[in-house]
Amino acid sequence: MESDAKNFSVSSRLECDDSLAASSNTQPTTIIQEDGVVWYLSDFLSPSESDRLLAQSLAEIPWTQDNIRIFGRSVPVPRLSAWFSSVNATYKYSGLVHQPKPKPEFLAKLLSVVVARTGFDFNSVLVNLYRDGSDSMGWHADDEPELGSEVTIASLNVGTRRVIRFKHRHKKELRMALPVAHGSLLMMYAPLQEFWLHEVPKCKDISTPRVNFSFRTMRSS
Ligand SMILES: O=C(O)CCC(=O)C(=O)O
Repeated sequence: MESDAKNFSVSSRLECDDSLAASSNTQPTTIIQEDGVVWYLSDFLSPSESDRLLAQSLAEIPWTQDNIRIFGRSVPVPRLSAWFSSVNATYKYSGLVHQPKPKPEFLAKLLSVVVARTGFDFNSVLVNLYRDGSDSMGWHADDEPELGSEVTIASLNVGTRRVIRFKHRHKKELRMALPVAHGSLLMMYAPLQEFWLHEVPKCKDISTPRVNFSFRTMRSS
């Protein structure tokens, strides 16, 4: 596996797309290799598979928009989401409780493909729809107790390229920003979630959707 993080650290404060990272690659590139590993594969799915997956997701996923309480007010989260679990696990984060929904057939097949190609026994998937550049996800780690102590996540992207940013919890100089492409896979290996936070910032010039699937292994319900 090639270590090529410098190609992606154009600006760790990058919020929107960046043409330098647009090239496709059939080999994974290591993005982070300190206190956990992140690698990125731009061509996990072919363009036609990616187009089909985006269309099916937009049409068939039962999207909902959650509300969170901020300073006593109920505020809609800036994205739509849906939670699926083969082990019928509920998922709790940011004070929200997600009940699993029945998986559409295309999603059940996608889960088997991701399990087969990554070698991880993922049994659940959180799907997020960023309708345009005003949808986002704030700094967080996927470290909920239900994920166990060794959290590895496969994050698959279709639709508009958006930037994902990483920052180390303790080493302030360690930051990374990466535009993730249509059909790409980002692997986040343990113990990354213990040491790093990630976010998807807003990008005001984007008017088209992106869907992210984060495949997880729920250890208990
Ligand atoms: O949309 C993304 O790339 C990140 C999603 C994410 O961080 C999450 O689902 O916890």
